[in-house]
Amino acid sequence: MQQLEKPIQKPYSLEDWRKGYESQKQELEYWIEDIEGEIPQELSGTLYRNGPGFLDVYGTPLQHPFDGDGMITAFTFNEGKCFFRNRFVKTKEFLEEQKAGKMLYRGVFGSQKPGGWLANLFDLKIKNIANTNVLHWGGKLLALWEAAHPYHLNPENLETVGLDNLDGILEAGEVFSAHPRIDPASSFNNGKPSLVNFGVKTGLSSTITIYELDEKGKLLQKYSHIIDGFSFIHDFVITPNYCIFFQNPTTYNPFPFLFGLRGAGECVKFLDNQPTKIILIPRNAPHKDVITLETEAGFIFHHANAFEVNEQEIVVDSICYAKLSQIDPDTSYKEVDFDKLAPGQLWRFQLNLQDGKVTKKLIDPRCVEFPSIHPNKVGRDYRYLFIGSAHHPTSNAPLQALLKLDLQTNEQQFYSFAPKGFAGEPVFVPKANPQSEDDGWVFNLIYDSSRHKSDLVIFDGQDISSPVATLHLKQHIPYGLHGSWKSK
Ligand code: 3ON
Ligand code: FE
Repeated sequence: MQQLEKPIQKPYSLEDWRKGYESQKQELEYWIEDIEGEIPQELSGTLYRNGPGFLDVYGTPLQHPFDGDGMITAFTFNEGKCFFRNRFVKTKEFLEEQKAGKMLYRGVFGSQKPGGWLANLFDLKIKNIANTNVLHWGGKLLALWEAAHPYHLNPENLETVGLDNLDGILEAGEVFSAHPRIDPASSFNNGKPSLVNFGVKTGLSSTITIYELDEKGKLLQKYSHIIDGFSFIHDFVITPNYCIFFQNPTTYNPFPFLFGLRGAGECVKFLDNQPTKIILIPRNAPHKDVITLETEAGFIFHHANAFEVNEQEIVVDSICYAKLSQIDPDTSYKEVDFDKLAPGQLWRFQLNLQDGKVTKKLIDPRCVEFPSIHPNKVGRDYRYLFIGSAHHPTSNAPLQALLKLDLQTNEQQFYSFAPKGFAGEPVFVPKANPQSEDDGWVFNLIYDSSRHKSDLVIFDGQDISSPVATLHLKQHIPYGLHGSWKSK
């Protein structure tokens, strides 16, 4: 007799997950009073986070959460207390739409103005939604989106100061990605920290421009390199001597965008029969000696870290997808079937600069995203990685857990918020006088679907088996993208 297959019990319900994508339209500020555990007394500084706040623009639902206007949340810690504040980035376009009370701009990921293709035909205006990352550098708080200039915000009250060209560093039309890397000891800044970032202008070929800024935000160096073909490069990695880019194999057909049928990002097509190109641009002699290697097709949004083993060998750890998953333009992202999508998994790429060979190995089969490491280990050999993870050990699913990997011993620690909690990007913050690489605090903003509110959860990096403190917010924060810590 045939055995009936037992339905697999999922650690989440799609209905619960979906509620985390409800718009948050309120701006609030308050002392957080509902706390389990205790906020570490020594925490002194602010955790900033960015992500979409509106998932519908005055009644028109977005086609994709990446199209949502940036909303900044700030958690300011002092003497065991925490003050919460959230504000929208008041971009020019956000204010225009607010005044009109309707959607005026199409989104890159397929959100269309109401009225069908005719209303969108030949409308090539791009709205800077400043929704991807937020970072304090050179005395400014910057909200970043990879296809435009940053927005400058007041770090104290989060009010928008305005669009910012970094004191003239960015020329008109140049862009500044949402994934700067902070080199903890740059040899281009006398061993002091520097911010290294890039911008990509793409078309039939793509120009990668690299910017390196000192602690005051002054330009140390800026150089460009042109690569063949279209590219969609969201993140990069640095080592002391290189900036490293993965050019995912993609092509671009602009016509559905021009004709008002699709968003620009929906016209990107993944090519599974073409290699991924790995481009290493030297930081010391950028105008020559660019190295290009190849590996199998795959799609990478985020890298965890990279380091030089010796002069010939470089390691890059990245979250790699078998392909670029795209949403069917006729359905909502809220209907996504996670089981049908390829999971993002952590891979280690070994680049041999001598013979040009690239080998890759799976570090862990879990579905993961949003890596975080000790800031002093950026571009250096490192031991610990904190990363958002699915509850199930192999299935593709929403992030519901925090995973800590010891890359030296392969030991793991894991804390899950399933079935009702949904996780985002962890942020690792070292203690004042750390005794080890994992001696710090890990922040994680969790959507608790049982209360339809969010929690800021704080872990001790050395032992994530249970939280140190859980700070219950009065409202929910839609699933966000990236953020950072600024010490007082
Ligand atoms: O020609 C096009 C021009 C253009 C403006 C090319 C293009 C598609 C590269 C482009 C713009 C790209 C932009 C604006 C990309 C923005 C990406 C973004 C906001 C976020 C990416 C997030 C990535 C991941 C992996 C998020 C994961 C989220 C979860 C696990 C859910 O919580
Ligand atoms: Fe990102």
